[in-house]
Amino acid sequence: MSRDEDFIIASVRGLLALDSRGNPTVKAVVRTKGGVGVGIAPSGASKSTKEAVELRDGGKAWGGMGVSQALAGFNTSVAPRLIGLDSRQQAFIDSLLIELDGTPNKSRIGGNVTTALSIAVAKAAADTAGMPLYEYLGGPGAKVLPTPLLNVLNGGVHAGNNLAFQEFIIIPAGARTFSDAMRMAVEVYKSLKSYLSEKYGKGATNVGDEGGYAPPMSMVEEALEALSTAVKAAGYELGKDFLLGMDAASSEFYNAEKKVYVVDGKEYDASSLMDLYVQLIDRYSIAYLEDPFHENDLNHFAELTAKVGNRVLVVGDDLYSTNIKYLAQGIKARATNGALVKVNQVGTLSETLDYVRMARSAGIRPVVSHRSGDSEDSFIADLAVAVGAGVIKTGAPARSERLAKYNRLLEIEAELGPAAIYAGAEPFTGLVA
Ligand code: 2PG
Ligand code: MG
Repeated sequence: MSRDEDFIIASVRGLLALDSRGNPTVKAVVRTKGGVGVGIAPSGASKSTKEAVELRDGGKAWGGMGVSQALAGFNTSVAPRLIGLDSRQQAFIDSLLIELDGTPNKSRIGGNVTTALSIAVAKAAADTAGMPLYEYLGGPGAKVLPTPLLNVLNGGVHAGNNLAFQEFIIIPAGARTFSDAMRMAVEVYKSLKSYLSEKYGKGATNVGDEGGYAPPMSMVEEALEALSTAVKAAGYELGKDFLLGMDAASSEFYNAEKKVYVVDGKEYDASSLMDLYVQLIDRYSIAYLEDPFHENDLNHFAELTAKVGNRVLVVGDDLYSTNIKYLAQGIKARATNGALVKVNQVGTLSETLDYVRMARSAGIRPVVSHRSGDSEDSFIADLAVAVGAGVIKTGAPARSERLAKYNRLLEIEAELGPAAIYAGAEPFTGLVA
């Protein structure tokens, strides 16, 4: 049994780590008297303008991506303030970080510092309590394994091809268990590899930032055709065993001056892009669509949700940036029925949990997500189970920074044993517009 004093924070250190793109990032190590927690901040490529700011050194070293100033601030000004506090007081510690920072977007301390630290505090407390992290954060009822969204074809700013949309996703919704879902997904991932190397040559099976293949395609339908062929070739039925999804990440191909989106070499205004989405949704059993319009276009999100929200999870990522301020606007506008959850977009775990709570109470499905620049930190796997999200997005079944999350979920499933519930198709059925 741990005693209260075991939870007291005894030391806090910020260290340099490298993310999956080789960029420096912040690693926090928090030690209590009775345990330890390590958190590593991830980093996005298709970032919104509403996100917590990552402190970067600029200059020549590391191509400007260094974090030595962030780490200096961490170790000299922030760390000493946490010594002696009770690591279970997550909300208090996070509010202290927010207060010490004093800016609306964590630009003084750095969102990379606050994210790593906030995660490390939660892990230290769980470790001290001798509890699995998902149980510490979610209580004894935390037993739902999320349905994975596997981004098996990469485009946009995550790949060196000409696909406008960033992510083409397979969803093993028809599996019975999480481990079954992973087996089915890997089978499709392999059958996709054969299909691509036959059709486009071996070079087409090189992978992008999130482990999905990055073939030299330029048409959205080509990618969806490849996915549906791979599902069938692996012996599965599209619409039953597997659903498909996309993250358009459309802010990246939006031309604000001309108010058009450039897709497949053509210009689309918002309403013709909407027509394209509706066509694709019906043709390819698409049940998940993230950031279909640019990050400030609540109205077109709302129009699309009204049209297809009964059969598609329409999700705001850049739109909300894990921030209750923007989510509240989205709820008012009935913009989406799903909300992406990324701790580093807002910078602390407590603010992330507030956001999940707000989404829930408005009937909006939280979808826990990795970043394209990520690490061996598997925190989001536990977070997804803790909040009962029912859906996690964490890349293809390739590259260890992606597998760290899937492997942790496999471990959680085994630990829960017969109590584990796989979310399966549930997050995609019974949707209301
Ligand atoms: C996204 C993410 C993760 P990034 O847009 O959803 O897939 O990408 O981390 O580059 O913002
Ligand atoms: Mg996104």
